[in-house]
Amino acid sequence: MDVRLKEALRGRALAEGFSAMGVCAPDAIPEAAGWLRAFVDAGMHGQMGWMTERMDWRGNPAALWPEARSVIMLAEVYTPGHDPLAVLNRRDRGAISVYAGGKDYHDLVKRRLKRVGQWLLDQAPGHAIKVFVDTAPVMEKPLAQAAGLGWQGKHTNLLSRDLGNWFFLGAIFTTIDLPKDRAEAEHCGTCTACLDICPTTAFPAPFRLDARRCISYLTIEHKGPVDEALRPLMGNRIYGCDDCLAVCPWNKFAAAARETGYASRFAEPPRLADLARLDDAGFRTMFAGSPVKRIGRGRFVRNVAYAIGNSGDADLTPAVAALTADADPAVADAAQWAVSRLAKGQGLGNPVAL
Ligand code: B12
Ligand code: SF4
Ligand code: SF4
Repeated sequence: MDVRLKEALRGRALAEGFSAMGVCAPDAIPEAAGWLRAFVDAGMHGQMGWMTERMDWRGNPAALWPEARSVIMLAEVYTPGHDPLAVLNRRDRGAISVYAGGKDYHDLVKRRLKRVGQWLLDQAPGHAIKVFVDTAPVMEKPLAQAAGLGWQGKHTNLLSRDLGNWFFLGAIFTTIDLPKDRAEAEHCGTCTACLDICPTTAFPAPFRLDARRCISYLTIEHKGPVDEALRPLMGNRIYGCDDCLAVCPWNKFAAAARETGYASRFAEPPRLADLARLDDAGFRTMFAGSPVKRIGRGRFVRNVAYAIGNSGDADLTPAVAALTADADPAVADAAQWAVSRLAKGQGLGNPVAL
């Protein structure tokens, strides 16, 4: 196995803009299939039916591509330059998760993975690679832990002592047999900050997430009306949620983002009143090149209506009243709920993680 090739690869990956690299074997996460099975059997994936497809691949990377000999895991940092929880107190504004404020990481990370992968192929003619980021049936977090990049914290995301937890993961599978790294151990200790702050109590136990209660799932993945009991707990979070990431004490060691494309496209958090007025074309223009665009105008404006219903700000009533007859039934339902809450003076003082 070629130690020099691996170290040259690491240098190349860092030069391309990644912040860390590790390598594991494709069969390095034997317990993952069981975790996935338990998660899906408990229904915790909610409407994410794609998680139940190709579970034999997702749970076992060696089956996904039997010729692969190494999995190269890479971390791409997007640490915010501001306090991501501050916006939660500005109830006339929408909170868009840090990861989604700028350009779509799927595009940026994939482009970088392809460049690093091509460099590797140039060094080892006759070999092959496949690159993955997020959307393939690959469990990126356990693989990254096996490759020594960090550990899955109690909030279930990967974090590291050097990087904190604001980073994306990308994977390069290859037929090249590279030297493997040692898996990282868990360093959460007695800390429970992420579990305690979660506004919807989405963690049934440390290291386990019930996606059906997670605001990230509810705002991005969940189609149709959200359970009425959960709506007040969403506050003004209109796309994703950062609470459990933001409170992690390991972020005091967080590395700065090297990619400027993740900086928010908004100088100030956007006004809910302006977002409620978005039609399809306006939505597409505002979120061109952003991950937000993927959920479409309907789900986004549905989230905006919930946020207005949680604002306690009667001045926002006209903006949301205009949506009560929206062609999208989930938007109309959310708007009716919001109008009724504002009329009853409800909304202010809802639990917001600060
Ligand atoms: C599905 C998914 C979601 C779902 C479900 C999240 C989840 N935790 O499973 C939803 C929509 C909620 C989501 C939200 C977010 N996501 Co997401 N998501 C994914 C995706 C596509 C698959 C994850 C998966 O396989 N989940 C299934 C379960 C079975 O696996 P698991 O998360 O590893 O959790 C298991 C272990 O904890 C294990 N377990 C059980 N007991 C124990 C005990 C111990 C001791 C241990 C160690 C483990 C353990 O069982 C758990 C299941 O019950 C990945 C990309 C990918 N292809 O991997 C991105 C990914 C995980 N998401 C990512 C991000 C950034 C987010 C958000 C931060 C976005 C946001 N700001 O809104 C939030 C974070 C919410 C959270 N607290 O997890 C990044 C995370 C990067 C990182 N540093 O870890 C990924 C890797 C995408 C990427 N390529 O960068 N996501
Ligand atoms: S992203 Fe938000 S809702 Fe989801 S688990 Fe973390 S704190 Fe809870
Ligand atoms: S907040 Fe605490 S418990 Fe949660 S992941 Fe970070 S160190 Fe672990």
